This record gives sequence, C-alpha cells and structure tokens, in this order.
Amino acid sequence: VIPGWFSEISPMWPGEAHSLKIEKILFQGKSDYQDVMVFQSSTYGKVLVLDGVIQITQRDECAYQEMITHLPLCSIPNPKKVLVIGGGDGGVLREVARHTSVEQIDICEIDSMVIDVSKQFFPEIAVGFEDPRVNLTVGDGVAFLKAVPEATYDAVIVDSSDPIGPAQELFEKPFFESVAKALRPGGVVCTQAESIWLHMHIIEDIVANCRQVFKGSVNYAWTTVPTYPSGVIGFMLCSTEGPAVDFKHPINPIDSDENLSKSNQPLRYYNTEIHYAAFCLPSFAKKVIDSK
Ligand code: AAT
Repeated sequence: VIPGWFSEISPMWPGEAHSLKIEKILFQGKSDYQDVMVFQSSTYGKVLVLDGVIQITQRDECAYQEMITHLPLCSIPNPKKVLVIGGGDGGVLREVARHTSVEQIDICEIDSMVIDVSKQFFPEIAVGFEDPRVNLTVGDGVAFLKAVPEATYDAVIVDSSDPIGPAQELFEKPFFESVAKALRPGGVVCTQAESIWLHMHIIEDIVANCRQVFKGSVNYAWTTVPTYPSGVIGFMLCSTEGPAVDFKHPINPIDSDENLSKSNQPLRYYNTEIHYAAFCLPSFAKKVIDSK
C-alpha cells in the first residue's frame, strides 16, 4: 500500500489493485451493512467506496449509470413502471428520469448511509431522488422483489455491488426468478454483471441461470469504466416471454439535449452507436457466453 493513495484490493481481483491518489478523505463511516468512505481524488473527482471497493467517481460515473439504464429502457417501447434495486447514490434514478414515458420509479436500496452520503457529497448524482415519480424503500432487494405482485414492471435495473457482502443473493437464480415474475410479458431486466477480463466464471453462471429463467432474449453487453476493476464492466440484459425484445437494435432512442430530467445535464456517454457496440464481444467471451 502506497501512503496517500487508495488501492482497491480484493480477493475478487487477486494480484492487481487499481490506485488513485487521495487529496483528502471526506467521510468514513460504518453502516449496518458495510464500510462507507468518500475521498477527494486528484484526477477523478470525489470517489465513493463501499467495503474497500469503488462504486462511483464523479469523472466516470456517467459511463456506468447511463449504460445500465439506457441499454434496457431504449430497447422497449414506452417504459412506464421501472424498479431499481441498489443504486442508492441516485445515479440510475437520474438516468431513468430522462425517459418521459416513465410514470413510476421504485427503488429499493439496502443501506440508508449510501443515500445520505450521496446527498451530501454527490448532489449532481443524488439529484435523481428529487424526481416526483420516485418512491424509495430502504431494505433488501431480495425481500422487496418477493413481495412484488406478478407482472408489475416494464423494466428492472439491478445496480448492485459485487457478490461479496450484501449483494451476494442478487447474483443467484432464486433472485432472477423473482425478477422474472415481477416483469410483465416482454419486460426487461438489466443487471450489473462484472468484468469479462476478471469474472468469466461468474458471468458463465449468470448466463446459464438467466437462459433458464428468462424465456425471451438473453444478451451480455459491456462498457468501459476506468475506475472499475480491469477498466470494464458488463451487464446481463434479459426479457421475459411475450412481445420480442431485440436489445441489439434499440427502438426507443433518447435525445441527449431534450431529455435532461432534473439534473439538467445532457448525456455524457450513451448514444445509439455505443448501444449497438456494447453487444460486440471479444472472441474469448463470445465463445463462453454463446455456449451457455
Ligand atoms: N451506482 C453505483 C454503483 C454501484 S452501487 C451498488 C449499491 O447496491 C450500493 O449502494 C449497495 O448498498 C446496494 N446493495 C447491495 N446489496 C443490496 C441488496 N441486497 N439490496 C439492495 N441494495 C443493495 C455498483 C458498483 C459496482 C462495483 C463494481 N466493482
């Protein structure tokens, strides 16, 4: 460990640790679920860290939040009811709110400290909570979904931390089964699905489970996020049986300058070309994912 630097050390990426220079530690706390830290970095703005793992930096959060939201929502016509699991910083809410067809945005985040810290240190992200369509539940996403009546949502976005800690069950088959039940026919889910460079074994399991549970389409997409381990992160996109969804050919484009929502910020990362590109996989990943 280099003094004055944050290094992201975890058994989930053994033998490597991305580091950022710390200008100042702004917050350190322990919630009921995890260690929470915020620091000012010298090159990526403020950084939110949970249990030693980077969740957000101001400089590159757009890549993750815009992609995990617009990949599913631009793939279906007229999304109206959307559920977010995790995402307590509010960034996914900010992005969902750009879609004018959306009438209801429910969110279930397990850790109220994440929400409070985001409102204090990341107002341009927590602005997502200010949209009047948002209903917040603080609780476990697994329990929340079990209680959702069948066929409630057009889209579910699972913005979850890594499968060590409170998010573990969000990567397991019973959870995917309750997501499928909560979706209307032809509804879509997009879940955080780790890195093709580090976690092909995890991705293999997710794909195999999703192919069993979701009877529509099942696709893997990815994006760059320089401060996430290995610099990339992926998403599992699935649809339920019903009206066909072709994730690779988006039919509900979003206009960067018109769909500003409360944040008043234009899109910084997502566009239609990058939506198409997100589904192109390197051969080693394609081979494994297609064989499942
Ligand atoms: N949008 C920022 C990126 C995240 S945040 C993941 C959120 O999931 C955290 O706020 C965490 O508290 C919440 N969470 C974890 N488990 C649960 C659960 N069981 N129910 C509800 N919310 C939960 C993800 C960053 C990915 C990092 C990649 N290395």
